[in-house]
Amino acid sequence: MGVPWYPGHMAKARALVRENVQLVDLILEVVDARIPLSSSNPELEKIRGRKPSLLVLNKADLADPAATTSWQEWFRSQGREAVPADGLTGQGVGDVIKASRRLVQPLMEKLRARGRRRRAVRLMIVGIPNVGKSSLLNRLAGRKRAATGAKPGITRGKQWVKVEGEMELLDLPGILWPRVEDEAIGLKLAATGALPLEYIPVEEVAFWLGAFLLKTAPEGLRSRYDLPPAVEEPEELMEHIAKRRGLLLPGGVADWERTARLLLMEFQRGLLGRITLELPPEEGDQ
Ligand SMILES: Nc1nc2c(ncn2[C@@H]2O[C@H](COP(=O)(O)OP(=O)(O)O)[C@@H](O)[C@H]2O)c(=O)[nH]1
Ligand SMILES: [Mg+2]
Repeated sequence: MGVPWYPGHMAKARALVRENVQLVDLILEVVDARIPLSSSNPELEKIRGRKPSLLVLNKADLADPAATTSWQEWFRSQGREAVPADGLTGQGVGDVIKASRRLVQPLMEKLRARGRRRRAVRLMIVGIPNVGKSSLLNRLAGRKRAATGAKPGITRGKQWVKVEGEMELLDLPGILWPRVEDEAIGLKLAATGALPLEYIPVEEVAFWLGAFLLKTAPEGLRSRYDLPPAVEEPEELMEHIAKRRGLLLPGGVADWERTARLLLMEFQRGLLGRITLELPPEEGDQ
């Protein structure tokens, strides 16, 4: 799938992230809990080098809690710590703060042993578009944010906001472009809203999502759309939704495009249940 990611923007964004990474003690890598691998950017691992990082499984309110636990365990088996969070309500943000402090502890002790003056721990948020970086930033910074950032012209250079527990957060999240390495990743990114629909036809995304839901999480579909048990194929599902919601073209045929948009929107709002679109690789998979 050819996705024109404006190479110029991408290079600039990457350079900015690389520059800012130098300034912090810990990186908060925000991913979508429904697609933790597909919404991560493999390049970040190279950019951050050995800098400690905490994975934030954001939008955990929309993900299947059992799957989120499996992901946490899987990431731990890979030597990475992951914490679920909800950037909208702030649920889990306390855990993000606690885990961050724990992860930077060794570094801070080393600095102290070398006789350095005590200073605030510095953090930055990084992630692909639409995973909830700004929401999380606002939640972490709380009310203090407006006060710190409101001096245009006076404060030059980087803006930092204070976070509970002697930490400072870079006021601008680092943005990395998603890596659409194959079609499955593109479909998942589009289904969750991380990839604008202009890149993949909306009907294709909805068909894929419909097939996935019919197979792995049909209860939400059945109750929301009164779906008869006989419906097992995405085409029938779309026809059924179109009829129920009156999304018809002249002549009474289903309007695929509007139906596809409706299905995606209702999924993205969590109206079809808490659903995770990918599970950790099985042992032995590669
Ligand atoms: N349900 C839910 N929605 C969220 C969460 N975090 C962010 N959002 C929504 O996701 C969209 C993108 O969030 P935003 O913070 O702008 O993402 P950014 O592009 O990474 O900065 C917005 O509509 C948010 O309201 C979350 O944890 N749960
Ligand atoms: Mg943002």
